[in-house]
Amino acid sequence: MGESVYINGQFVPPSEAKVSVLDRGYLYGDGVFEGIRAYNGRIFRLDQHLERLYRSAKAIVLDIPLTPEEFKDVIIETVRRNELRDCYIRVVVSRGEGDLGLNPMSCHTPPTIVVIASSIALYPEEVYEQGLDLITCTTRRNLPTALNPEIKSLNYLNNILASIEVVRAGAHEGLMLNHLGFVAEATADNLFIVRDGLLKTPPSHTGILEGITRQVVVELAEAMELPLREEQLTVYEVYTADECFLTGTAAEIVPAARCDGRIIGDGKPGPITKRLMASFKEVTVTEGVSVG
Ligand code: PXG
Repeated sequence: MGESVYINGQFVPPSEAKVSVLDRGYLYGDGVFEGIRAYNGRIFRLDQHLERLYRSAKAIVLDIPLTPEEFKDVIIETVRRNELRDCYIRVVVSRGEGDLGLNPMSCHTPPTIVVIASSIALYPEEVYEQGLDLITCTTRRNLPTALNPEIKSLNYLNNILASIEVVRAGAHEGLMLNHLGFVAEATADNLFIVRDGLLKTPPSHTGILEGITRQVVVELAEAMELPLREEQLTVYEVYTADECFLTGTAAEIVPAARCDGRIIGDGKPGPITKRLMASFKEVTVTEGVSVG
């Protein structure tokens, strides 16, 4: 963790950044979050992360007591104060403190806002060259009609249960299927495959978090004139794909080499995956909001 954490209007040392046990984020996972990266002193896709944060908050009827512009300044200032050029930024907004009952309207404080600038390393460096091991998790992705995966809420137990399966299997990541058995996404990343030169990724109505990195890949594919289709996918299509990769803020673009013991393609990062990884690296260091 960095030197200075933003909490409710103040910058304090990490050891002093504390949230009440009565906070509904702690009691119920009643809140929303974002994970953002900064590269070379620029915050990547900050506006899109903020838009998603405000959409998630809206969906759970949580009024963020900052305008998006004010929130943007807070995030920039947090990175600046920690003197970080390359970092991972965790933004958390919970509903605040209330009575012990479930009713969210019982809150008697404004929402709790926290911004942490730190580092994150998800996978060992070699998986970016060798590809990672996937399993299919038995835990299904949340039903969109129950808790919509589009909401980046503090309720991540669905993903954590899947992540426990991944760890116990000794794999790097796991595929989560939706209630119909179609591949939705990985526990903290979106999924793409390549088959006969065509890129495919599950559409948002499959029940996924619509990733910012996923959107970047869609834009890069268009610019590179790589054909791409949003399409429902089965695990069979993952097993038999020519290439497969995952996308996420923390993971960036990471190739997958195996799934449930099947070798995907020739088991090495494919040519389209490699081209997208290279283009992604380029955009991360050239665009973004400068922290000054
Ligand atoms: N699906 C899910 C379920 C996610 O949680 C993504 C896809 C990728 O979205 P982005 O916008 O990052 O491309 C996520 C992202 C963490 C962590 O702490 C989780 C995410 C992002 C960063 C860190 O494990 N989730």
